[in-house]
Amino acid sequence: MKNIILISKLLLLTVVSFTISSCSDDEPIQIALYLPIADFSHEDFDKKIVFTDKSENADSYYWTFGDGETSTEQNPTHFYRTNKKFTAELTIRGEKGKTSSKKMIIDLSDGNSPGGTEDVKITLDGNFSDWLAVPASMLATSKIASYVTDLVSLKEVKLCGNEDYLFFYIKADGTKFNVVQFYIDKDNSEESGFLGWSWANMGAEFLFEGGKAENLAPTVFEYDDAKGNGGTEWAWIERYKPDSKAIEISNFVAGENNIVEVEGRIIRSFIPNLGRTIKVGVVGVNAEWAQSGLLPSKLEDGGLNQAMTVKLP
Ligand SMILES: [Ca+2]
Ligand SMILES: [Ca+2]
Repeated sequence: MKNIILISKLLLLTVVSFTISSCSDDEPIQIALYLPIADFSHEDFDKKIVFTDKSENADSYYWTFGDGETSTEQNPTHFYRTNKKFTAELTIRGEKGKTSSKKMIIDLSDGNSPGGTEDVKITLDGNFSDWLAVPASMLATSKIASYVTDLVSLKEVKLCGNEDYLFFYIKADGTKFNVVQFYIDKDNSEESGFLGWSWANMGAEFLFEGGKAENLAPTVFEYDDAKGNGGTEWAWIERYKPDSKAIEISNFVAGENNIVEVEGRIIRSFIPNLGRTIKVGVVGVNAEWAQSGLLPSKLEDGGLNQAMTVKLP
């Protein structure tokens, strides 16, 4: 009898202890699975910092960069204007509004942060190797789509910028274009500017037109929103005449099969209030003033593609 009681007590103890351990195993794990945990890393390119989110269980992100600017992107790129010490902080919000934060010091005080590279620097010398040094996050590239058969003059366009210039690289069929037009959506919003017929979700405030021949030197047009009827009418006003030198280019470098390459720059001060994220679309025009090229290309079904997104410091 004694033995039986002892055994049953032992059994009871085992059951109880199993229950406790199963509770303590399960519940904390469940809580840990859903609690937001803020974490991030950053890569420095001089004053440009690329933040990479490494958080767990985040539904939304709020970054403060320590210089008064904020972002709600998951992986923002931020440009600091001065070489100082900044505290960047990421606050994430997860299930049931629970939040978690992480701070990190971004020390730019030595003016030469670890892993830093030079600012975007393109020299208009007809040597295009400087484009290879542009950080990927700052470089926008568009190549002609393989299915395009009509608008074939423009083969490739690259864009990037620094504090002073918007740089471009063009590879094109030199026999098929005479003029290149850059449509620039300076605020990355289709609520303002010319909607056009070539790209989706773009409202361009500025049109820079540059020719191959000397007599087709660059002209700058600004869109007249008041007369544009919501961006649907062709209502461009000539703002700067060719002698303004708003666009400068290198020599054209000739390759095989009539291919030419050229690099150039648009002076940023010609575009007041240029945003840090802009959209750009490029059109090629032939000697008969008919459209001969388009980048980004239209979609294969003829639908409108997105324009190029360019990040500027
Ligand atoms: Ca160059
Ligand atoms: Ca716009």
